[in-house]
Amino acid sequence: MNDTDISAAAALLRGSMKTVVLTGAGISAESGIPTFRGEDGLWNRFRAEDLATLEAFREDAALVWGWYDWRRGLMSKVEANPAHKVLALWERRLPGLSIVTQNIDGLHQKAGSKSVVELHGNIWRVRCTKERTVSANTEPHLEEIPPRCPSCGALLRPDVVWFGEPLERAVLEEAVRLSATCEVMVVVGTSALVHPAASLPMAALERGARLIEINPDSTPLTRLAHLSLRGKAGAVLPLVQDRLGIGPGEDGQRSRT
Ligand code: BV8
Repeated sequence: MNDTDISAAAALLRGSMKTVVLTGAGISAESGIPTFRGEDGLWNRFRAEDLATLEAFREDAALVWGWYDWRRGLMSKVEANPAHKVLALWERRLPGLSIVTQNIDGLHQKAGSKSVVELHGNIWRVRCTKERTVSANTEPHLEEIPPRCPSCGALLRPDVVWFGEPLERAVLEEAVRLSATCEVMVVVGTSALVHPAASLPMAALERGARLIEINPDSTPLTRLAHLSLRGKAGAVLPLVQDRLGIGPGEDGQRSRT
């Protein structure tokens, strides 16, 4: 990654009136949350089909909840990192910037981002398996495993999307709409292997958008990206922000009028 790339990325962002930032586990790695496929990735220690599927939950809800409780404990101890904070600033300062995330950790919101499209749900919400009511539960650790619905006593489940489950229609439609109408898409910290999230950059490219990838490793998207910045999000995004030179107060853009 060289200085020219940083300037080129800043120029694309400055000139864009509609930008989507798609994030994956990599953006939270520097906060201390393990990714899925990295060296110490979750999938090296646990099998997705044993823990992140409806079948696994039906078979052993306590086992699945034990895993989510462990992840909640871990996620409750970490803070948003500079990458999350730069995106929260850009959301405020750059016109038409939207964040679409695969992450369930809520760190974009913790950094101050307001309108985050959560493709795969959020670990700090629970859903009643009978009434389908969703409620916030931000306790680092659950009192009871598996937890039960206070109103009907049915099992609660994490309000996340498991493998083999469809994404919520309105959420997916919003993500596709934003991706298909953006001028620039920045893809940060994803291996681009899980669908339908991994198809969003294609939707953007098909409509002529410019694709900027930020990842220390190459991915299936690298050959399609106009710019692929090889580095950690917590280092690269602040560099692009410096080049953009947007202060918390001033508006770095041409006015919309
Ligand atoms: C569905 C929530 C159907 C739960 C998650 C088409 C082709 C092939 C397969 C499929 C397909 N369509 C559907 C499938 C099946 C499946 C799928 O995609 N399987 C994959 C594995 C091949 N998809 C589904 O099952 C989806 N549902 O299709 O339903 C349907 C439709 C209608 C009706 C009925 C059914 C649901 C998918 C969602 C599953 N839930 N999470 C939980 O978290 O517990 S997915 C979960 O894994 C994450 O949310 C995320 O999406 C994914 C992990 O990917 P990444 O975030 O990219 O993380 P990863 O570790 O892989 O990579 C990290 C990257 O960061 C690396 O590149 C690394 O280099 C980089 N990095 C590391 N450090 C840094 C960094 N980058 C920057 N800075 C750093 N510091």
